Amino acid sequence: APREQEQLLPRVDLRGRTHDEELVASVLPRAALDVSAAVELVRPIVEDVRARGAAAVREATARIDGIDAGTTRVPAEALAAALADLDPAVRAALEESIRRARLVHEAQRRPDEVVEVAPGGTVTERWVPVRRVGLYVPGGLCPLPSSVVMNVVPAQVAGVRSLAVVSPPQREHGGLPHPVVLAACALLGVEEVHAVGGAQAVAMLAYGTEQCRKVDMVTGPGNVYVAAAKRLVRGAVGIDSEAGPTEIGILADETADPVFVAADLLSQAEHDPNASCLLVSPSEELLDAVAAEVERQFALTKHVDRVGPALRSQSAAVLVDDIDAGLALVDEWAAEHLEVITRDAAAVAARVTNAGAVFVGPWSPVSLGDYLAGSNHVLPTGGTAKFNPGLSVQTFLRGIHVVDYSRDALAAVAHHIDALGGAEDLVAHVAAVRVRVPAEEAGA
Ligand code: HSO
Ligand code: ZN
Repeated sequence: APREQEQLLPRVDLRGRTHDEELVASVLPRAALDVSAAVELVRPIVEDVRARGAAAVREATARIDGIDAGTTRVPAEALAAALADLDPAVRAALEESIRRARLVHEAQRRPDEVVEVAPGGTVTERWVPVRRVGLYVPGGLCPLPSSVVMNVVPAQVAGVRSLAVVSPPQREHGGLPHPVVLAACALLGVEEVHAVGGAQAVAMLAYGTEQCRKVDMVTGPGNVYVAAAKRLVRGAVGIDSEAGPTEIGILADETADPVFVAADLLSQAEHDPNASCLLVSPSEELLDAVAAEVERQFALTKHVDRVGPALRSQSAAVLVDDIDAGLALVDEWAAEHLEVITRDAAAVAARVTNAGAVFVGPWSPVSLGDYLAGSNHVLPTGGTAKFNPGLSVQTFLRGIHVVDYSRDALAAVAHHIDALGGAEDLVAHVAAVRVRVPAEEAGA
């Protein structure tokens, strides 16, 4: 299918085509982040922190961020001051965002499930939170306090006891992380914050230093070096899934307002020149109207340096035969965020199987989900929505099976264990049961 490159949002005509994986990959390329190349660059830093602890963190911070501080730990007074100085409107918005996120995430908690497998034999699934989590919050151009909320709330609701936030030191803020990030931490009751970023921050969390106790799990978005460092420490600690550039898919019919559709495409393109925006519709009129709107809104938007490349190189407006074909296409693409703006939008949305999150109808834009819907905005990108969920309370829980059988319940299945142990030639397994319930016993 030919792409008309001169357009801000290239048009692709897929009418009469089936939307298999190959076609989708060829017409809708996603920016690939080369994390493997960065792994070799960050390896020496990670190894150094592992070997030398705080001194290595301090040296890396001085070298990379140009800041030399005796400790990474942000003092409690700085957190309190950031909260006191926070714009009241931003504070009110963060508070409402936290309240809604807590409502939704509390519903994700699961009770321990006791299953009586046989008389006297139970297996209970006990949900146990990870004890200590390290959360990376990016600094620089994109300090996103809303992402602090989206990472911290599920961890807290899961019952994670100990949480350390790391965020790069900012020269213009006296070597501390961005003040709105500090204020968000303070609002959430996070007391341990470290002014350290990049691979050295991830290594510090994963291996621990004199100034920061080792964590069990590292989560949170970051640049390619952060992603590379997380790959390196994986195994020593748990990590969340790797977040790539953000994406929006919109499945729309002729009932959609082109002004809304264009605005939503631009909203996610604004994050990153590598962001992907995909509009899918059976309506040529809608695509024409959206194309005109995208041009008009682009002329007024602030971050043209990100929106322009994102729309031109990883985005498309795709014409399909009908909504069914559109559904097949968006399912194959598996967007991080998918908006459904069609007639009977809820019914169409209910048929979507691959998406990080689905936004139904004209009044549920992705921006609402980014900040205030109550849903989580840490979502699977790059097509990984086919098998990965977004961040949730479950991310921070482990289900532990607790097996509790009585003597009689064990005796009742002992002959099956004889058979399976025999089939695997694992006689000691069989013996471990038979020393308890000998074969000659009645009923065994
Ligand atoms: N859309 C981003 C999250 C975000 N947007 C934070 C604004 N702030 C990835 O889901
Ligand atoms: Zn966003």
